[in-house]
Parts: sequence; C-alpha cells; structure tokens
Amino acid sequence: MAAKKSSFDLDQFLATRTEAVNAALDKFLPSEKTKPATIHKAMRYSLFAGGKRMRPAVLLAAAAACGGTEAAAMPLACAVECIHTYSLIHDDLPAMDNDDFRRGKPTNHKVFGDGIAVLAGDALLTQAFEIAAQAKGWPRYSHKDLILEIAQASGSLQLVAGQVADLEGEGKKLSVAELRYIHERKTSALLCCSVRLGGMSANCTPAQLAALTDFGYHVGLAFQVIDDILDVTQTSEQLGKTAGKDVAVQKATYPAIVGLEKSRKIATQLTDKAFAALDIFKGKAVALEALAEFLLKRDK
Ligand code: GRG
Repeated sequence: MAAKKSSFDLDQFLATRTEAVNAALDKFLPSEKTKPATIHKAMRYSLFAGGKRMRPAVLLAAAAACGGTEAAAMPLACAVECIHTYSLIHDDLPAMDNDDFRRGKPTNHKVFGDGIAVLAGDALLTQAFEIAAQAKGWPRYSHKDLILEIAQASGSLQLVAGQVADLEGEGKKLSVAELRYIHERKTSALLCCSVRLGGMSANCTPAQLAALTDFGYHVGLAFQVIDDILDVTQTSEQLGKTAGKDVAVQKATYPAIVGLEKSRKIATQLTDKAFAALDIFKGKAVALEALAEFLLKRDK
C-alpha cells in the first residue's frame, strides 16, 4: 500500500517550515563575525548548506497533529537539526566515512580542515542543548524530560552506538537483525526523538506519545532503507553526496543483503506500519502522513 491520497499541500508545508526553521536557526546561532569567527563560519556552513530539514519537519508536523503551536515547537526543531548536522560533519571526517561532498557542497573538513570540522560538530551538538533549554516546559513534560529525550537519542546507546556498529560492520557480512540494530540507532533514534519532541511541545497525552513513538520508529527505519536504495540507484549529483559509497566500502545495507526489490518492499511495509500508528489522530495527522509518503518516494 503506502499511498495515502490526501489533498494536503506538502510542498507548501515544507517550503514554509524550512523557511521558518532557517530563520530561527539564524537567530539562535552566533553570527559568522562572532569571535572566534572560524568556528561560527564552519557551523553555519554545514547548517545552511541545503539539508532537507526532515527532522524539524516531522517535529513540527507532530506538534500540529497534537494541536500544538509552531512557536512552542521551534526551539526543539532547531535543536534536532543541530544534532543531525553535527552527526553528518563527523560522519564525513577522514577518520569515519571520509566523504568529500555533503548537501551538494564540499564537506566541512574539506573547507575548514579536520580540526575545525571536529570542533564545528562538537559546537553544534552543544548548541542543540543550549537551544532546547530555551523551549518552555509543559505540564506533562518538564525541561528535564526534553533534555533527557535529546541526550538519550544522540548518546552512546543510540545515535553514537549506531555509528560504532556501522563502522565495525564495514567489510563484514551482517545478518538482517544486525543491520536492523544499526538502523534503529543510526537513523531511527533521532527521527523518532524528533517526532516525540513535537508531541511533547504540544503537551500531548501519553497515548498520543506512544502513537508518535511507533510512527517515528517505523518512519526512521524506512528512511534508512530508502537511503541505502538511493545510494545504489542515484548519482552523486542527484544526492548531493557521494553515491555508491556503501558498495565501495562493503557496507552492509538492505540492497546488499536482500536485493533492491525486497528492500523496496520492506520500506513500503515499514511505512504502512507508520501510517497505521497514526490512526488515533483521526485525520489530524495529515502532515505526518504526507511526510511518511514523501520520505518513501523521495529520490534524494
Ligand atoms: C561521536 C565522533 C562522533 C560521531 C558521531 C553519530 C554519527 C557521528 C553519525 C551518524 C550519522 C549518520 C550518517 C546517520 C545516518 C542518517 C542519515 C541517512 C543521514 C542523512 O540524512 P538526510 O538525508 O540528510 O536527512 P540532509 O542532508 O538532507 O539533512
């Protein structure tokens, strides 16, 4: 299945939310001229390099599904994008994936050098918590809950754990279960955290939070399966990053383990599970639904 026909204007949603997130990030971050200028230039270089802003988008869409406001959700949307950008800068370093292109531009370390790129990632990670601390607390979710949510998703049990397993898995034949472990942590954890934070910013009910968790988990897994497929089927120009890298470094991926056709089927099944999780919103989660479909059908 995985085709929910709705009249929701996702292009308009993404364009307006991306503009709003960019404007908010611009306000939260020190200007390029703030001393030491090099680090602020490097942080802004990757942050404003043209990412798809999917984590802020799902966060804002989850807030809307729970009747929240964009203003309340915005600091959290900016925080998750800072964490995501930090992870990409570090992922691209010579000591990790050693990539030259990201978001259609030379990678951070190619422009600023390895040392500044490490520091730009570190500073964005820290910046995320500074921004999140500026979100207001809600009756059901205190500042402590919000900070814990972000710290746990990006720490050594989730995002970093996924990256460790990914690095250690290179050149090895992994099982589907081992690959799932990597995807849950490397990709799904931060996407799921984003969706949950959107709900929390709207003071969502525990039942809504459980549904958002279910949605975020499955959309996050589908996102990485599609990412693996695109690595094989698209060009570097289309992706804005080096295509075919997974095969080159013998990375375990769904296409490598189960083939392209089965991988597409798995991504569709995961997206269907994500759609099913939204039933309790009774039509109020149209933006989330449209995003899940968009992520499944994306070509970059
Ligand atoms: C702690 C040294 C240190 C490093 C951490 C955790 C980590 C580095 C890296 C993991 C990052 C990673 C590559 C995760 C995979 C998730 C993924 C598919 C990212 C691409 O996301 P998109 O397509 O990118 O949303 P854009 O550029 O559009 O934002």
